[in-house]
Amino acid sequence: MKIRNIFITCIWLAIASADTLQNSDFELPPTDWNETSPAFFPLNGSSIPGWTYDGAVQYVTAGGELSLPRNGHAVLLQEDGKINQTFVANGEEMQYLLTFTLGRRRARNCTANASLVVSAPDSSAQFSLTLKYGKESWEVYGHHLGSWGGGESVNLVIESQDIDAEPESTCWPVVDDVMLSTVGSLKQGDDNLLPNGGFELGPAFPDFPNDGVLLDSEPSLVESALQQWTVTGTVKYIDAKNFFVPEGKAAVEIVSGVSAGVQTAKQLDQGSDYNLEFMLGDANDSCSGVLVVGVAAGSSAQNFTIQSNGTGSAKKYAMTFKGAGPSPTSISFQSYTTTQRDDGVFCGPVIDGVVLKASSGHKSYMQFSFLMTVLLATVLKLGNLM
Ligand SMILES: *[C@@H]1O[C@H](CO)[C@@H](O)[C@H](O)[C@H]1NC(C)=O
Ligand SMILES: *[C@@H]1O[C@H](CO)[C@@H](O)[C@H](O)[C@H]1NC(C)=O
Ligand SMILES: *[C@@H]1O[C@H](CO)[C@@H](O)[C@H](O)[C@H]1NC(C)=O
Ligand SMILES: *[C@@H]1O[C@H](CO)[C@@H](O)[C@H](O)[C@H]1NC(C)=O
Ligand SMILES: *[C@@H]1O[C@H](CO)[C@@H](O)[C@H](O)[C@H]1NC(C)=O
Ligand SMILES: *[C@@H]1O[C@H](CO)[C@@H](O)[C@H](O)[C@H]1NC(C)=O
Ligand SMILES: *[C@@H]1O[C@H](CO)[C@@H](O)[C@H](O)[C@H]1NC(C)=O
Ligand SMILES: *[C@@H]1O[C@H](CO)[C@@H](O)[C@H](O)[C@H]1NC(C)=O
Ligand SMILES: [Ca+2]
Ligand SMILES: [Ca+2]
Repeated sequence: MKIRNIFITCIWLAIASADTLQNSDFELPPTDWNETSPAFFPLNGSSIPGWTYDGAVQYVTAGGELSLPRNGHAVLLQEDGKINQTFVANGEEMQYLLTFTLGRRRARNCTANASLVVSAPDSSAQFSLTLKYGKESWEVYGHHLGSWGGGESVNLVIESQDIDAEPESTCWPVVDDVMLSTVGSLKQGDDNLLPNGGFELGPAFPDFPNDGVLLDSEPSLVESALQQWTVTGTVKYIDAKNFFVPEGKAAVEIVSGVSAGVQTAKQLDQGSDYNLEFMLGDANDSCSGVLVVGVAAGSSAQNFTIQSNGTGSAKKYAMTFKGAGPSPTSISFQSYTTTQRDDGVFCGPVIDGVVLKASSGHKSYMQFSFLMTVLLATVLKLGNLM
């Protein structure tokens, strides 16, 4: 019965999160483009389905100097290059999360790299290609755009960063596969005080083979693409199609080394005992070595050491702590090691299945105080009757 409920919830979430932009993969070409057009085709007045552009923008084709997830086409944003598309946020207020691919023209002798800036009415964020966390020459990023609803129209703008360098010797960003997904309000389950302890709610995963969705630092719980978790450093949001995931469909791999990680906070009863359960392991991405994860909850902290051979395994761990109160108690997972694979790609420990519960001692105290309340109410009632 319980399993069926979870199944139904998942289906509902999947339907709720289906939201599309037009020509989000840029496979519908500009009106004046044809198969014989050059691989780097400057746009000059013609229109590209779904999008408006401004500044120096090229319609590009994967090949020698450019690699893209599924080959095909994308846009290169040069000096003041900008594309935008408006979508309508129908229905109740939802969080809008973005997933996109960032690439660049290869083998260019550039003296500066321009970043990409993604903005919407409530947010603006900058992304730079690092090529440190995967073997491809493109990266997939996740981002929290904002929350909207009630038919509001939202203009999503993607532009190259304005930099102080010669345009000719600058490597400009390439954008492809822009995907939107939505998440409604999170509800606390019966058996976990943390609403997204399993990391199942986050930006959409691409439907092509990928090295994970990178999430940059985000100090705000409500503005994080990884719902209800802040991010320090860079973490990779990984799915079960491309990686070993301990539980469910998604997990987090801490990739940027020492002090990177994820944190959450929860209002807990001061002085009460709580039990924190979680899974630590590796993503089956050849990340081998000793991985140390520091787990802190309230004023308790403990280090956990995993001997990883990089072939995909995870173990359950637990620790107990006392609720801090009156302000929310913080719970964090932090890497104490920086690890690189044999091919130089940075990698790290995988966290999943974080379950927070009141300790049984606390529960019996709750039951006791509930009994006392009932008893007191009965006594008062009796008192009233007399
Ligand atoms: C294809 O586009 C090029 C310009 O990029 C143009 O010169 C050529 O005539 C076009 N060919 C066809 C068959 O439309
Ligand atoms: C763009 O088109 C305009 C006319 O529509 C033309 O004057 C201009 O030279 C073109 N620029 C390039 C770079 O082709
Ligand atoms: C792009 O933004 C401009 C305003 O800056 C707007 O007029 C235009 O409709 C937008 N384009 C799309 C496709 O939404
Ligand atoms: C890169 O640029 C420098 C300076 O502009 C030049 O000397 C060098 O030959 C260039 N290398 C390649 C591979 O183009
Ligand atoms: C540009 O970015 C690439 C990929 O991250 C890097 O290898 C290169 O050193 C950067 N170039 C400059 C001038 O910063
Ligand atoms: C965990 O390990 C780090 C690095 O070795 C150390 O700085 C920290 O004090 C340790 N924390 C605990 C709780 O042992
Ligand atoms: C890697 O670890 C897993 C589980 O810890 C184990 O089953 C497997 O045999 C190990 N593989 C190698 C090559 O050591
Ligand atoms: C790890 O990946 C390999 C393929 O790369 C696959 O055969 C294997 O089953 C995976 N292991 C786990 C534990 O998922
Ligand atoms: Ca494409
Ligand atoms: Ca999970």
